Amino acid sequence: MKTILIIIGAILLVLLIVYLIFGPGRKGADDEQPPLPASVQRLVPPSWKVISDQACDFDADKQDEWLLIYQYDSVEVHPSGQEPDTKLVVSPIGGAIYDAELESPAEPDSSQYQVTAITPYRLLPDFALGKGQGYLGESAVKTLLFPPVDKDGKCAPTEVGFLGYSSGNTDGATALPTRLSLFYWAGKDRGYQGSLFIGNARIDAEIPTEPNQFVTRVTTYNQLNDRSLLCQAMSYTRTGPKQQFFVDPGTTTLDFCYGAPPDPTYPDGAVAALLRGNVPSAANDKTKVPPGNSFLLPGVSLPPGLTPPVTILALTNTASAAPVPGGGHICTPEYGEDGKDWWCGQLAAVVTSEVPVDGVVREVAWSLTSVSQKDVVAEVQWRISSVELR
Ligand SMILES: [Ca+2]
Repeated sequence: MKTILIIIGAILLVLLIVYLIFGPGRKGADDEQPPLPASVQRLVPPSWKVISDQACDFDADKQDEWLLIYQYDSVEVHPSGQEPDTKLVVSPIGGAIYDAELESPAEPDSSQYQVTAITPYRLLPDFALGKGQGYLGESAVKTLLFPPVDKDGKCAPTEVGFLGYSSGNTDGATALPTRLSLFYWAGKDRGYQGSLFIGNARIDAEIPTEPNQFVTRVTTYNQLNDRSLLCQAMSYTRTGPKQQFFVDPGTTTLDFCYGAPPDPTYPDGAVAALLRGNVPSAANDKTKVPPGNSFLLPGVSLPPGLTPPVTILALTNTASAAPVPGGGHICTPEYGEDGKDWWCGQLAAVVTSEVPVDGVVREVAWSLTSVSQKDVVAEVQWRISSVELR
């Protein structure tokens, strides 16, 4: 009996603690943000689904504006392979800043209210010149403030930015950003202007969190439907906030969308990895790398003037790798004694590339040969047996 009373007492105590922590009296992080004023709410188009709003001084006039993040153009799509009634809502995400401006203070000695005007400024979507890039994100956005809200709660960013995602969530842990939009207040006539980046594979940028630090370098990776997951990569730089970004000369290249794999499966992947300055490595502790730890077979050298990493302007391949008559040989001619556990030359492939050699774009043809472990038939690694400058 006593035990039961103790258990009931303990349960009640736990319930009390839970109530105190999560009960109605608690002021949570969400409650601290004042609700969207009715005056602003009235102006929000009914088709928008507001995701979040935030009050900050975005235009340095010492008054807060309201940043609204919303979904629009919402459609439902059935994901193949799921139950018929499973629907996925796809809805691009936009943003707008509502500026409540004091037009004229109330006349002294009159009973007139002070006159305020609320002006909505579009971030994206927008129809203005230079802003045709559509939207902030497809499935989620993460708002970035430069500088971030300070420890006294003051929010007065010089720039406001958004990382946009195509799938997944905003914490960035399960998705790579595919868009980056940065805005600053450019005055009443121009509203909020800025820079917009799209990388349908991913966007890579240093996102600073310290005050007086801004995004100054962005690399976009756009997919090419390439079998080795190669992307068109491009880097942009600028000197500081509110400035325009410019393409960083010499950074436009084909490159792996997500970085080079340890030892690419396709011959063109091995050439791309070499040209971008990588060396082969083991995929895991059970995988063996052919002797020499290089994409080049011993004795094969690069043409003079070709020093990786270089930009790759084009890369072509024959799509299939041809079996070599005779079926290959033990790798001792290539690797000496170290090659006796390896099988060379079962397959052959030719890849051509356009790369700068001594500053001039040249076609370089690469002959590749398969190297595989004698007892592991399936694992094929590609090594370069000759290089021809055309
Ligand atoms: Ca303001």
